[in-house]
Amino acid sequence: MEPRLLLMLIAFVLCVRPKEAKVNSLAIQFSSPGDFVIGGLFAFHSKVRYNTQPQSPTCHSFYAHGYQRYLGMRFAIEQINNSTSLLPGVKLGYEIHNTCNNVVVATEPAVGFLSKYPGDSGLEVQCNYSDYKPRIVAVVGPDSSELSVVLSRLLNFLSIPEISHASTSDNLSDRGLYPSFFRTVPSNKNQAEAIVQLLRKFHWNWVAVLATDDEYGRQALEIFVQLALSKDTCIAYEAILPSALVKRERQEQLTKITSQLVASRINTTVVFAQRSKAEELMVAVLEKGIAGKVWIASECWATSAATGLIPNLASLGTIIGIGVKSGRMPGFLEYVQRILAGPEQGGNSSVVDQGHKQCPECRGLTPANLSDIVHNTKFRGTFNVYKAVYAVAHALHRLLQCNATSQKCSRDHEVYPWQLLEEIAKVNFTVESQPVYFNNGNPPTGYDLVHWSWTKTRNFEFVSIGSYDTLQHKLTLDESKIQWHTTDKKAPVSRCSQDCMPGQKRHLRGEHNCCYQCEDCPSGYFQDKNDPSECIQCPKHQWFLEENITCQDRTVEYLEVTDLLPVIMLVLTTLALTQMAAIAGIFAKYRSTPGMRYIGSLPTSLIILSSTCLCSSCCFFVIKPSLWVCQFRQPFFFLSFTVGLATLLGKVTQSSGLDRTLKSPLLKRYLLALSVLVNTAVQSLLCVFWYLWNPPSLEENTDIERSILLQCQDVSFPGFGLLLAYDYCLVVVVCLCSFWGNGSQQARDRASKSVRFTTVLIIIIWTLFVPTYATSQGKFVSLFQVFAGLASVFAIFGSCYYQACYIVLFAPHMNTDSYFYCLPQSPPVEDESNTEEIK
Ligand SMILES: *[C@@H]1O[C@H](CO)[C@@H](O)[C@H](O)[C@H]1NC(C)=O
Ligand SMILES: *[C@@H]1O[C@H](CO)[C@@H](O)[C@H](O)[C@H]1NC(C)=O
Ligand SMILES: *[C@@H]1O[C@H](CO)[C@@H](O)[C@H](O)[C@H]1NC(C)=O
Ligand SMILES: *[C@@H]1O[C@H](CO)[C@@H](O)[C@H](O)[C@H]1NC(C)=O
Ligand SMILES: *[C@@H]1O[C@H](CO)[C@@H](O)[C@H](O)[C@H]1NC(C)=O
Ligand SMILES: *[C@@H]1O[C@H](CO)[C@@H](O)[C@H](O)[C@H]1NC(C)=O
Ligand SMILES: *[C@@H]1O[C@H](CO)[C@@H](O)[C@H](O)[C@H]1NC(C)=O
Ligand SMILES: *[C@@H]1O[C@H](CO)[C@@H](O)[C@H](O)[C@H]1NC(C)=O
Ligand SMILES: *[C@@H]1O[C@H](CO)[C@@H](O)[C@H](O)[C@H]1NC(C)=O
Ligand SMILES: CC(=O)N[C@H]1CO[C@H](CO)[C@@H](O)[C@@H]1O
Repeated sequence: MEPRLLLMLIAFVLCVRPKEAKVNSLAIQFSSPGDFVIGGLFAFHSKVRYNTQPQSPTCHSFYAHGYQRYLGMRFAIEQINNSTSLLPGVKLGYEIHNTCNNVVVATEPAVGFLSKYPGDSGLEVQCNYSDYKPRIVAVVGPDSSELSVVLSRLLNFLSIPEISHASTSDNLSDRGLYPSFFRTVPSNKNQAEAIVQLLRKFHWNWVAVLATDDEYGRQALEIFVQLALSKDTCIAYEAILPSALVKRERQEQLTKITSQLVASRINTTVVFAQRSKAEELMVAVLEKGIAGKVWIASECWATSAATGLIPNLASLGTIIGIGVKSGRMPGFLEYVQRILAGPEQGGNSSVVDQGHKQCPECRGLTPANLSDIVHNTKFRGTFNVYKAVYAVAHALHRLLQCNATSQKCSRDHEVYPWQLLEEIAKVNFTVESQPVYFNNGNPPTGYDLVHWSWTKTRNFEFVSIGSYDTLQHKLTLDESKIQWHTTDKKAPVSRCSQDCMPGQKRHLRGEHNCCYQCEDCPSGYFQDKNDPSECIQCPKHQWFLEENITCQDRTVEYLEVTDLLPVIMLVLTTLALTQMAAIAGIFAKYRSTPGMRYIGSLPTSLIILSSTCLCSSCCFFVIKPSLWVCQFRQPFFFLSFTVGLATLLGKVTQSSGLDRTLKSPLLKRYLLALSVLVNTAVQSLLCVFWYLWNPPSLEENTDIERSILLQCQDVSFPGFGLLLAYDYCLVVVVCLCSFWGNGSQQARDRASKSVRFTTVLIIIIWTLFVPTYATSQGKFVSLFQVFAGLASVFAIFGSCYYQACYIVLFAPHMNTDSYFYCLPQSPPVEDESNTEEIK
């Protein structure tokens, strides 16, 4: 569909135009014949005046840069023609038109490019254009993006390659929309990146942006603002420079903008503007008396000599331009001087005669009129034209299979634009040490950072202070070359707020994230640079120390043997163990005396064994906790305790006479062993249940500052609770049993009394323990359990053994059967037999 529509448009443009209009055509034609003709579109005028009648607008306002670029193209073509290595024996021609920087004016020559012969403006209607050969092979230009967008679609109809030297719009990077478009100038996106990096280099994040009211300015502004915001640079002021046609109106609006700039106290301003607009702006700024600021000049006016020549501009501050990287063009100045002095300028050359008729200003020019040539050692726009012509030449060279050594080109086949298009996409060469190739139509060209330097001897000059590499996205800058036009000769500050100290976060004021107050991070939090407005919690194992930017490892703490409470605990444990050893010794020695027989060897062995285990388990509460320790110590503790209590239970059933109710003699005889086995088994089952349900684990408690507290997380319901409750019930049962005896027998009474006393003590101890343990916190809490366990051990020994041992050792006269059993004739059989069994 689209090609057909386009054809209709072309036919319309060509046919509707009346014959006289062609004669009066505003487009200047500088042309030279050749084997291959390259089209050129340059703006010799910068403005148009629209007519009321339907005809092409009239151009006015001579634009010297366009003329200079035209000269650049001629220079390149002549060099190539003279060259023996590039396109030997092939003569290039050119056909150059004036675009007046206007789409309507530029469409006319562009459509003409599609026709086969000069002067013939028709395009044959064909079904298949692959072997159609228009009169030009490629087009260099136009400069404005607006024109490129329109013309490149038109030229794409015949796949005529178009290489622009100044169209920077990012839209043109779209290969799908503009497949035949190439450029030798980097796109606006690269420029925005370079400027943002420059701003960041000097920590300027509070800046103003001004842009001209055209496609270039608006797009550059949009891309720059987007990028700047994403890089934490705030646009404090943003304005579009006036485009009103009347000068007075423009100046009024400019005054308004400059007043706002003064009021905003912003020290850095980025200006995306065409040369003429930039010049106007600078004049207005000078009038306002703004000084000591930094101005960043976009690629358009980065090296505008006309602006630099404004008197007194130096007082304005520092100007840094982002100029497209360029190379020297040796011989160009001489070439221009020769051309300007030559016969063509007199208007006698038939070739250019018509051109001068259309452009009266082009006649009688001097090098001084082309100020950029005088003041620049590098020609940026012109060099881009130069590169574009060379790109076409290199592509042709490859297409024609030229051989530099044999000085021949095989010219046996026709050259169609679409073939050249394919070759241009593949060229890769260097001109004046600048690489030329196209990556999706875009060049690898970077930028020069240019400092506007006013010296006493010369009026001013552009000093290169660094560069930006678009491929690496890297800015290099030599700050020492910059002379800051500020009071302290240092780079000015342009920030809303100063940087926060490490460990502080930003508390934003207002909508800009460059304006903030600094706040300290709370303890346990730190600030990394990724998100300055948030404090980040340190990892679990770390802690934030003030004035340190990063979190530090926490110290590991746990209950240590050297603390006071563990020391007391260890002393008590030692005491308990010593007393048990003593009792075991006494028992071994006086085993056969009534006193010892009375307490029995099996219960004593079991009690001593269980107490020893209990005391040993206490040691696991004061060593460095590990998962293994945590899982081991609780069952060990509770099982030991259960064995002791079960022994008491067995003992008390015997001494209180409860066993008499049992029928089976076997059961009676092994009652004690049975009690121990059954209770231990039940407690073990509970343990297994606990471990299956929710086993104790190692806890790294970070609730406290600066350290990690290692503790066992073993107070888990129902596991711990069940074990504790079972032992508690066991004590209560023992206590109840001890009340059973009928009291008639003194011996039983005595034994029951001591057990009763023991159990009551144990009940009190553990009753106190539960609420204390449940409500306390800290690393010493686990010791409560140990103390309760030790107290229980002391209670058992104190009430059951001390008296007997005392009698055995110090009151042997009382160590008789009559004292212990009250009835000398009937010592309990069971105890005896138990004792025998142990042996
Ligand atoms: C091309 O060659 C001619 C004759 O040798 C010379 O006068 C002219 O300056 C050359 N042109 C360029 C651009 O080198
Ligand atoms: C157009 O013509 C060329 C050569 O004449 C041929 O190779 C190509 O297939 C044709 N294309 C179409 C769509 O007819
Ligand atoms: C570029 O693209 C944007 C959005 O897609 C559009 O608004 C703008 O007009 C385009 N510019 C040109 C020159 O086509
Ligand atoms: C231009 O040509 C005219 C006559 O055709 C002649 O008088 C004049 O001297 C020529 N000027 C130059 C600079 O050659
Ligand atoms: C060129 O410069 C001369 C004198 O310097 C001046 O008279 C003339 O108007 C200028 N031409 C253009 C087109 O600016
Ligand atoms: C160029 O021509 C020379 C001499 O005729 C020949 O030796 C050489 O191979 C050719 N080079 C190419 C790339 O064709
Ligand atoms: C261009 O050529 C140079 C060396 O001749 C090579 O290093 C570079 O990769 C080439 N670039 C492209 C895009 O092909
Ligand atoms: C601009 O510079 C002046 C003088 O150096 C300074 O007082 C002011 O704070 C700066 N403004 C900004 C926004 O940084
Ligand atoms: C920061 O932490 C390091 C390592 O822990 C320590 O040596 C240094 O003294 C700390 N600095 C301050 C200011 O606290
Ligand atoms: C446009 C141009 O300069 N053409 C020249 C190319 O070179 C040949 C021979 O060197 C000249 O005859 C052309 O005038």
